[in-house]
Amino acid sequence: MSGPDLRRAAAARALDLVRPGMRLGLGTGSTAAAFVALLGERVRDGLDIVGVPTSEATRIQAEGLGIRLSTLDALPELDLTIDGADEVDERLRLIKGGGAALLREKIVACASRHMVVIADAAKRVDTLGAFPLPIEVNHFGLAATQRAVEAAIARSGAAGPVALRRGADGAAVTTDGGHVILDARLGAIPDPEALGAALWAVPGVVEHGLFLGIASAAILAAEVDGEAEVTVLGTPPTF
Ligand code: ABF
Repeated sequence: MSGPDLRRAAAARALDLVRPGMRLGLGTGSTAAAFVALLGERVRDGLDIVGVPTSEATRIQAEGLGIRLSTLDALPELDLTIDGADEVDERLRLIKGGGAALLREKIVACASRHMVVIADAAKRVDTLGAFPLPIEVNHFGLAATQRAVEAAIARSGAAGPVALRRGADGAAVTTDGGHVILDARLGAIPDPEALGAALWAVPGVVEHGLFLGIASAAILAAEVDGEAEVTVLGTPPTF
């Protein structure tokens, strides 16, 4: 069983939560893309929903599938956001932003009454931090901001190198919002709440990839005896 099969299994379970007329936040990344693909099939069969995408990549995919789209300016409150994650712990705390879409992902998730994560069960961890923590920062004053970020990390009790994210061409990766990303390789984050608060206090930090108290459930798919088995952490919303 391949990664795409597991992502599709998690996405299919999340699709069960969708009801006609819903205002949906559409996540970013390969698992969210599997959800958008399945949603597109339902829309083609007549399901009427409206989606707010969390990235240009998702907007392009959804548009191509004929999914009706809107914005948070027109729809400031959404019913449900379905999105992937890079890590999820037992308390439904997340690291997100490996795909550089964390800012829009967090804005859309926080504008939603419910956020449900879909992921390969390999993303489940006891302690957040093996995945490098993405921190979206303004380009202005980058070196100073990086120093302040490093100090904030140390104050929170975590440790590890911080580096500007670069693409294959060596250039700094730029987000949909026109910012850059610092990746913090911390190994473990002993106190995610303290780190999140410390990062928010740094001028120049636009957003960080710790999603704390935002997700209400995580749908995780693993291979068991050659079949995809779905486990649910937390309580999925009922509609
Ligand atoms: C988005 O896509 C991100 O927040 C996260 O970084 C990534 C997960 O990607 P995938 O589903 O491809 O593993 O959800």
